[in-house]
Amino acid sequence: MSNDALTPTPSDKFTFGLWTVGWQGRDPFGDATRPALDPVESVHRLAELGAHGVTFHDDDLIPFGSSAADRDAHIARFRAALDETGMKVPMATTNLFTHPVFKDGAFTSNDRDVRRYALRKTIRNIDLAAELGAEIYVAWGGREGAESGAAKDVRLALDRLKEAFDLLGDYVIEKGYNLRFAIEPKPNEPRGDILLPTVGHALAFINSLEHSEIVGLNPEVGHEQMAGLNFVHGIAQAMFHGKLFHLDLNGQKGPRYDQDMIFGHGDLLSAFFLVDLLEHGGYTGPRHFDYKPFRTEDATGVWASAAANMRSYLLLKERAAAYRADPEVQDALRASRADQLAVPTLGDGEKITDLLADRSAFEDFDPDAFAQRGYNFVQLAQLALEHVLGAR
Ligand code: GLT
Ligand code: MN
Ligand code: MN
Repeated sequence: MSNDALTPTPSDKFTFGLWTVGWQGRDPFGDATRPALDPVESVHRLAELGAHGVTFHDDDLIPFGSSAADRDAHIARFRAALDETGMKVPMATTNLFTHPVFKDGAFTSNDRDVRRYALRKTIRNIDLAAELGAEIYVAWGGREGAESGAAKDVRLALDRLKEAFDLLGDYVIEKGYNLRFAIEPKPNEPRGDILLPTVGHALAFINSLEHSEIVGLNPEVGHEQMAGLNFVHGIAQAMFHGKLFHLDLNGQKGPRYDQDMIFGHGDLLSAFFLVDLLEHGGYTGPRHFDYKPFRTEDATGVWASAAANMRSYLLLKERAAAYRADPEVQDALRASRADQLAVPTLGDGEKITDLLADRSAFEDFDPDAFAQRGYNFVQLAQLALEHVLGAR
């Protein structure tokens, strides 16, 4: 493994939310363990570590309630840092969850005035995102949900959510912005139950939108795993539908609170198959980390954790390439008939009538004989594990 391959460079397209390295360690049980971080410092430190860019919520950059003059000053400092470092802003998003005004949600609050305010707050930041060159606008609806079945008419809430995305879609199209939306599903936390809890729910919802072509997904590793789901399968299905617009990489240990650990520090084999899918499946977007440096860490630990995310990804990328190139893996894949899956079930030009006339497909087919054949998946799984462990 060459050192070069493990040194992040902007061409790797690694990006970080300002809120990740900037997380001060506040949790439901304890206060901040670290001082606030200046976004300008984050841009510089991440650039030095080899990142391609940063992403932000409006409130990460411009403290909530800032005057217009202060807002301009924050943006100007940030722009200067981007210019100095060459860092990009491929994605931005809105904070529609911290201020208590959003305690019953933003686009789906029962209170109509709150919904109108949420739209205005979002549109204001969409303008900034477009100015800074972002091409993806993430929508994580963490407060869109309920604790009690009595509190929310979910069908009406989904009507309001559709209304919001239809309006925002109209807006970016009218403005001519090169911006697409990416919905980020999550099953729960901070709400007891969040709307659009999984990749599957969100995909179905997108189909109902007026501008569905500019709305896709921003799936997060930990969020699908909180729901006990297979993240790699979710990503593969998002790709199948052409909806993998962006993604949030991190680590999670199964169904429990949202851990947001360093990428690879949760389910390592799943992380390996994810990197293999992204690298060999044609995903060209940012490799965006949405994690939280452990609350136990000081500033040194924060920057070490940022570097660790990128190194984990590059190590897994190298391991996935070695796995693919291994002749024994290639033989094992053939023995597993993995290559057959790419072959359509009917032949070129073959019709359903031909299938019905094909005696070998049914009358002469021997299900018992085929049932006896193993698929060799154990060997394949062990080869993958050995590559992950560096044993091959
Ligand atoms: C928040 C959440 C993340 C989302 C961010 C985008 S904010 O930290 O936990 O999963 O991606 O709004
Ligand atoms: Mn998370
Ligand atoms: Mn996220």
